[in-house]
Amino acid sequence: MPSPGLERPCVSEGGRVATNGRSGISAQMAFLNSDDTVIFLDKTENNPLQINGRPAWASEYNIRTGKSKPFDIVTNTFCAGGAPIADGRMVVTGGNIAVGPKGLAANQSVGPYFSIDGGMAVNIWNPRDGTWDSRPRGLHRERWYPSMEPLADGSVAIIGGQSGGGYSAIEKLMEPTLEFFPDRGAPVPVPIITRTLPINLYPLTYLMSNGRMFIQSYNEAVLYDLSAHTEQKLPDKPGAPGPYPSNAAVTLLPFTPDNKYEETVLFCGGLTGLSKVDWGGTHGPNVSLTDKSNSRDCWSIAPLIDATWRPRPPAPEGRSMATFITLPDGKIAWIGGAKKGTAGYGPPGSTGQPIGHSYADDPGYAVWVLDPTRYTWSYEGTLSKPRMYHSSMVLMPDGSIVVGGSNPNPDVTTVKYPTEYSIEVWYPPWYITPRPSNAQLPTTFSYGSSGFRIDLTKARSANSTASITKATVRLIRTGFSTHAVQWGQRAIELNCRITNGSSTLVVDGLPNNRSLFAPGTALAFLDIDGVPSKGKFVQVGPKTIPGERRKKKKRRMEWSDGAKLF
Ligand SMILES: [Cu+2]
Repeated sequence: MPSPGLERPCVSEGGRVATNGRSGISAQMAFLNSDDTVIFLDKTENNPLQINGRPAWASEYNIRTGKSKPFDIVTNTFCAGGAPIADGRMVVTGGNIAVGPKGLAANQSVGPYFSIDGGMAVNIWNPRDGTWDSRPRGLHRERWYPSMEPLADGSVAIIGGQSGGGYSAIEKLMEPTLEFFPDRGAPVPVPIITRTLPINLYPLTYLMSNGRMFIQSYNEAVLYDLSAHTEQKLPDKPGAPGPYPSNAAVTLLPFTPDNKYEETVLFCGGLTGLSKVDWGGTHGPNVSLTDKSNSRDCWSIAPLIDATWRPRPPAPEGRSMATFITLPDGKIAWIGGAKKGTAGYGPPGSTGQPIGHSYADDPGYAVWVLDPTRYTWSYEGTLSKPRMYHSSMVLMPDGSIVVGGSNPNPDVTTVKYPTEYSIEVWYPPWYITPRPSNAQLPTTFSYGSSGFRIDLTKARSANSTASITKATVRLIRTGFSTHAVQWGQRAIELNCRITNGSSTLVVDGLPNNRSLFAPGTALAFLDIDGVPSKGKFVQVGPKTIPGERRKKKKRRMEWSDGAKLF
């Protein structure tokens, strides 16, 4: 019997995957909005979902109906960065110039797409009133492919990118600086970005528990001091470059009492063997890509412990663009990507030998789950559609994962590999197992607080009679999904012990360190013997954001009543 409120998924022949409606726009970027909804963002292109007489490139998808509603974002969000701030709003920054059909440059606000330049844009989603606050000149610099990282004070850092461009970066356009939202003044230098041309777009960032930011770009890694703007160099990453367009799968492993809340960053896959010249520049790669198999190699680094790259058991397949998504049972799903080639697209017949426009081939359909405590992998179902370049995926509070997109093309097409609008939902192995109740979980988690207790006899499913051997509470921030990275994704397991026979769970408070898990919204789960409850939206730490200047007159962009639903 499914738990109340959870419907039995319609499981496809391939495993725990079901198709579930359409995104209306190509789901290039995604983030969780509510129990049932996901916000998708796309670049400016000829999507079937229309708003105000033009294609939409922002939508809200509802997992219950499978339908999507459009939003009237006008800056071109191709390819933007995103991360949440402390009060639960999602900040999306950067993008590219105004474009028309086929992705070609166009004058601003001119049909048929009527987009405006998004290079310096800040678009802020407010989940409380369902509106976008759009600030087309909100950044100091033009940033296409910027990274974003939530910070301990509730703000976010915006790192790197370049002012337009193509396949990989070039010196003339790159933006080797960092700025903040809310604004703290002129951008400051980030030297690793300059050193790591041409694979320095979307550099991979994780705030560390000592307040410094781990940055991995091309084959280099540093700990960046956000106050002094200095770098402590770490050993070079072996194997494939981590960031786009090589796109190794990357994640910060969940913090647990067993790992003493010490951070480990894991990378799997990417494309090895290319020289700096081979990776090319904005014009495209200088070698063929779609005939090259991706690496299976996994490497981890604990930047604050011994800063040593360690080989880990290889991934089940070599892939570029697979995404690691932290699950509420402490494991990590590995979804999507391609076995050959890289992210990006180019003209048919060009040097990279694209399939259609795609620089990747041989999609990775199988979904695998990694147990990060033992580095073991288990097969858990198969997708039915390629989910490669410009796809996205989001963990839902019920533990399923919404998978959308894939569109390695400059504009909408049905030619292989086509613009994909179908949504698939992946269900974890325990999805239809009777679930514990999340009712006793608090709605706020304060740093250094004394903790709380849970009556396990009330929390456990009424259908479950087995004695409880392990129970724990996890917080997960799902982050902002794009380009095979869950930006800002973070998970922490609280220290717990069972007392009174097996009737009470004593849960210690969140460690008193904002850099472990930055303030903001998260999902809280109660896990009893490997079966998590549904996630509860909670506030971690204070909602305050330093230095934000609220605009007096906020531009509200509401639903269009006449909008066509897909
Ligand atoms: Cu992109």
